[in-house]
Amino acid sequence: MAPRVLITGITGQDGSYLADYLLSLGYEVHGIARRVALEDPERHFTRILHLVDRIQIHSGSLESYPSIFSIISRNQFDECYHLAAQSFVAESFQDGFSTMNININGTHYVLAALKELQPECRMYFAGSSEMFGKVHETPQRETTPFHPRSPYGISKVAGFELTRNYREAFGMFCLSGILFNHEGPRRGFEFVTRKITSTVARIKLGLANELRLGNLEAKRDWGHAADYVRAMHLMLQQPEPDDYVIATGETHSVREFCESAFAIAGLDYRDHVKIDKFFYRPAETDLLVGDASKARRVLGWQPTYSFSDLVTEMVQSDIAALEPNRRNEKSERLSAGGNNG
Ligand code: NAP
Ligand code: F7E
Repeated sequence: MAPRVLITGITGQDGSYLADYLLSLGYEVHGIARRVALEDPERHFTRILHLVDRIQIHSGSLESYPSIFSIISRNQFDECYHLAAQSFVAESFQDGFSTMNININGTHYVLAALKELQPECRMYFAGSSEMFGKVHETPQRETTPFHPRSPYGISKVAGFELTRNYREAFGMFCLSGILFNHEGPRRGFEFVTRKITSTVARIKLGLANELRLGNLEAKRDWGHAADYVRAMHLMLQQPEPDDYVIATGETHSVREFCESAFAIAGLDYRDHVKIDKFFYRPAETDLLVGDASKARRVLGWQPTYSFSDLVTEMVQSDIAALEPNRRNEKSERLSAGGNNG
């Protein structure tokens, strides 16, 4: 019988890549989505529209223990990937309360429901490099102390500790991946990589001229989400539960990302990027770079995308997505008698 998996956050970037990957391995895939998303799938299921016929979606919210309990009580799962979260760091400074509520209580609900109903189900928690925050050493590894710099980072430390506590106290097979930034064409538009590549596409096609950004000197270890979901799966296939850092080991500044993305489109970022203090954060994580040697050694995991592959794929995908709009606009202008190219 095919193993059955539950993915919270299946409508998000990682949830969608993970669903693709687990289906390719023969899993029966179930996901949790919010009711509002189920009401308007064309709008909220953009990342999973291509596979909705092959997965089962359950309505639920991380803000409701009964909804999580009810989904887990109706199906026996072999693995659970808990990816749902308020994942935007900047938003967590605006509303730390809802970030804490969703990310900490939501994780506790999933763990508690599994313990009550299916303690044998293996569970993955989506930890983050934001837990290292004001870094105590470079590169960061599993033993590096946490020093979060945002309500989001704090909520992820709490989720990590809850997961570890359920493992130690109740003997459950639950673990955390400490994943560094991972991106791709399905990344949300508010994150800096997609903000850059989507605006590069608009500038390239003459639909915009300017890109407003915050701290260009912040450095991140950027990988590709498709590589990182393979690591999540590998973690749950090990004989013993343990926590792993997943990273490329390479770091680049936001400025370098801009330079590269604009150059791919034949543009110079200096002609378009403007600094806007609005996008600076009250506390920043200036330099993140991970040491994934444990994952390489134990899981046999390694990334397949280089930084340049990642930026190229994102820019090309955003340009390709806009081109039909541009053609339509042009033909509308022509049929209206316009002749502005
Ligand atoms: P994402 O694209 O923002 O997806 C987040 C998912 O969580 C969405 O499906 C969202 O549903 C769901 N969600 C949010 N609030 C919810 C609620 N109250 N109830 C139910 N579902 C809710 O994030 P991602 O990039 O895929 O990241 C996946 C996980 O990994 C997150 O926990 C994130 O914090 C963590 N992480 C990400 C990275 C990264 O670089 N991507 C790195 C380290 C850790 P809607 O579609 O309805 O909003
Ligand atoms: O910011 C700087 C910003 O929002 C990256 C999430 O997936 O990864 C992600 O969190 C850097 C920061 O991602 C803008 O100050 C400059 O230094 O793309 P981001 P993040 O905060 O690193 C971690 C690992 C997660 O766990 C999170 O869930 O870019 N930056 N100018 C900007 N950032 C944004 N968003 N917008 C700007 O205009």
